[in-house]
This record gives sequence, C-alpha cells and structure tokens, in this order.
Amino acid sequence: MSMRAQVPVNTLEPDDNLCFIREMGIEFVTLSLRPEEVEIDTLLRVKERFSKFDIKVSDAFCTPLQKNKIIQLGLDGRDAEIDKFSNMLYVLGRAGIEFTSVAWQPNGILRTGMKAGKFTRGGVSMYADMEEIGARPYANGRDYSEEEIRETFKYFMDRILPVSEETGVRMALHPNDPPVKSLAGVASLFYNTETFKKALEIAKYSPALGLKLCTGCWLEAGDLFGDLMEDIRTFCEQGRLLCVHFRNVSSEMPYFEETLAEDGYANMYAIMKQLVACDCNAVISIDHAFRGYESVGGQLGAFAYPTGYLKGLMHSAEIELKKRRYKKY
Ligand SMILES: [Mn+2]
Repeated sequence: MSMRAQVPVNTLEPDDNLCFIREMGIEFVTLSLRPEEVEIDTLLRVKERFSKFDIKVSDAFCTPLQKNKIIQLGLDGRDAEIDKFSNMLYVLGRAGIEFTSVAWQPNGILRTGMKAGKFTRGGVSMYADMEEIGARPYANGRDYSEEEIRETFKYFMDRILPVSEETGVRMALHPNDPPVKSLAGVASLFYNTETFKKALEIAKYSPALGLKLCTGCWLEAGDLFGDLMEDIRTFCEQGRLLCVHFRNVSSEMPYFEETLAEDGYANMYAIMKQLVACDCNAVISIDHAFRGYESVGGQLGAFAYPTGYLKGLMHSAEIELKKRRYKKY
C-alpha cells in the first residue's frame, strides 16, 4: 500500500467540508476527539456518516490524553489518567481505528508566536526564536530531569503496551517540538534519532509503538536530529512509520518560520521521493497550515492548497519511480 494523504477533522465536521475533502481526492482523515466523545456509539456514528462521503478514519486522538501533564510529569492521579488512555484504546479498537497519537510534551509545541514572517508570503504561521524560548522560566514549577521524564514514559508504556497489543491500536510517537534537550524546564523524551531509539528500547521494541515522522522537527534541528533520509529507510523497513508530517521550515534553529513546502530550506521533493522509494505505508499530512480566513473556508480552506501540493509531489514521485502508472504516457 502506498502513502495516503489525510487532513484533520473533528466529529462535527459539516457535510460540505466532507464533500470538499472528497473532492480533493482525499480518502483519509485524522479525527480529533473531545474527552466526552471517546465512546463507541459516537465513533460508530461518525464513521458511518463519513463513509457516506467515502472518507475513512485512519486514526483518532484526544489532545488532553495525547499530551497529558499528569501522566508525563508523573503527578498525583496519573493512574486514573492512564486508565482513560487505556479506555480510549479499547474504544478505538472496537471502532476499528488503527492508531492514536502520543507526544511526550506536557507543555505542547513551543513557539515564540505566530506572525507573517519573512518567508511566509504574508501568511500567518508559527515561528520560533530559540533564544526567547530558551530564556523562559520553568513552565511547571521546577526542573524535570531526563531520568524523570524517561521514568514517566516507562511507567506509561509498562501499563499501556499490553492494552495496545491486545486491542491492535498502535501509538504514533511525535518528536518534541522544537527538538532540543529541554524545554521550559522539562527534559525532552525524543529530540533526535538516538532518543527515539531509546524510547523504542523503553517500549521493549513492541510493534505497538510507532513513529510519527515530522519532517518539520527533523528540519528544525538539521543534522543534529539525525540523517532524515536514512531514518526514513530504517523506520519504513521496520514498519514503525505510521504517519508523516510533511512540513518545511525556513532554516535550522536557532530561528525558523513554518513555510510552504516549496519555500523552506529543504527540498521536499527529495524527501517525498525517499518516502516513495522506501514504500512508506503511512498516512501523510501537511501538519500545520497558515492561519485560515473565515471567508475562505477557515482551517480546511488553509489546508487545501498545501495538501494539493503534497499530493502533486507524491504523485510525481510515484510516477518518476514507476510506482504509479497511467494508460497513456
Ligand atoms: Mn509535526
């Protein structure tokens, strides 16, 4: 199976949006769930409604569980939060949804802000100035060491891996973003290829733990992250790659803006060709878009052009590598 382009949606996505997604030639969506929506009837109803538009739910996530401060900092009540995560896996399993997302960043993605940058053609997008981010005070009252953060990940994995294996619902781990050793006083779990391998070791190399390969993170850190081309090959071969975030940035840290694929410092076609050459069997999305305009379709409107560009690069690579054929030419 080849890569499948996807866009993010929520359970209340209007019918017109689903039509628009179908008309972009997109058959897969990643479904955002509010905590109260993590139950089987809601999911079956949503899947049924989406199926009328030939749209399948490739994966689903619940942000408060995906980036959970209590679990990830080991605060009081983490067992109850882990139970909620476990319940989500059972529900997704019953609904036939293949994977969910995890990002070991209790404070989320850190950016200096959003603005129309030097490299964004007037588009308002996220940018990071690491000098500013690095000078921030502790976000959670004190410093959390690498050992502590590894412990919280191990504690979670020890309890969740058996459920993930039993239900068949895998987890796609996203790197810490920006990928540096520590952010606002919390050590990062996964900020380069080596630390991802350590996370796999903690997860006892269970197939349940997969990778969300965010090219944005790899590019933000450049060679300090690892060899992106080699990593694509390795993790495709291992069947770890569940999802690709296809995103470019203006330059490596210490300062970057999130740009259109064609405007950043990396050749995104070369990256796409490597994904296709390695028979990447994952869903792929643009990750972030410029801030949308209400009158031009909001977020989905903002996703449309870069997602079409992504599909153009993907199909070009498939044609060039003879993995996509037409009757004529
Ligand atoms: Mn990403």
